[in-house]
Amino acid sequence: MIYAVSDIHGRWEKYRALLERLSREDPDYTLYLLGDSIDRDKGGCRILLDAMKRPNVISLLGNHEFSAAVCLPWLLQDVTEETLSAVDQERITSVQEWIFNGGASTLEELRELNRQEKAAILDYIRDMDVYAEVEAGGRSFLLTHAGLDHFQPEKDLEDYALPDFLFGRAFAEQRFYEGEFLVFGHTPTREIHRQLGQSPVDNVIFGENKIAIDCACGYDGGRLGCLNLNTLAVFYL
Ligand SMILES: [Mn+2]
Repeated sequence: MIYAVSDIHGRWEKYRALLERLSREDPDYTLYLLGDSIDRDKGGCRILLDAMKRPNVISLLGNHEFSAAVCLPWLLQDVTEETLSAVDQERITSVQEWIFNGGASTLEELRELNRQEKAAILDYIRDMDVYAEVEAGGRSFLLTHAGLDHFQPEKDLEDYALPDFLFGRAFAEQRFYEGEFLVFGHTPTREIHRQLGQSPVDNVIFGENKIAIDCACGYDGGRLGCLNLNTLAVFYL
């Protein structure tokens, strides 16, 4: 069966526990990671290095991987006169923003890796798709990191801008085709509950045709929610 989780944010032990549970209960599983596997906690690189070796684990791009893709080509270069003279304020700002958003742990982890591993992580991130269309259990799903901003029924998915998949925030404004399901993370569901005037709980939220699955794994007291796309059942770690 096909499963989706998002926003693991470096929690290696949760990722391992998830894979162990899936391989025990459903050895033929396919798992989508809907972005933000890195940053905040310190196991993000380890997660990506593991996921890239598994053909049944598919990583989509999150805004944190996007920040890494912007910063790493520059940060991973050797320091030479030429590379130093190319330092500009724009690059410094993008690195500062990444660190401010939790990238420090990923940079720390990268320092422990060899050149091949660093290059493999950057290549893996550059290859990540921003969305996946999936059929399961007789339903159609669009999986993205943050939903889909600026939805227009007549527009092809390839014609949306990258930020439309990576930065959306307001759950109430997320729209998609009738009878199909938009599945996304990015905003912890405790925050969506607050937006909706409800008490904050770390559970998967089912809207009419949208499902929010970031159960705050990257935050204190949060958990990882795993959605089974075939049955719409959820379990938590
Ligand atoms: Mn995010």
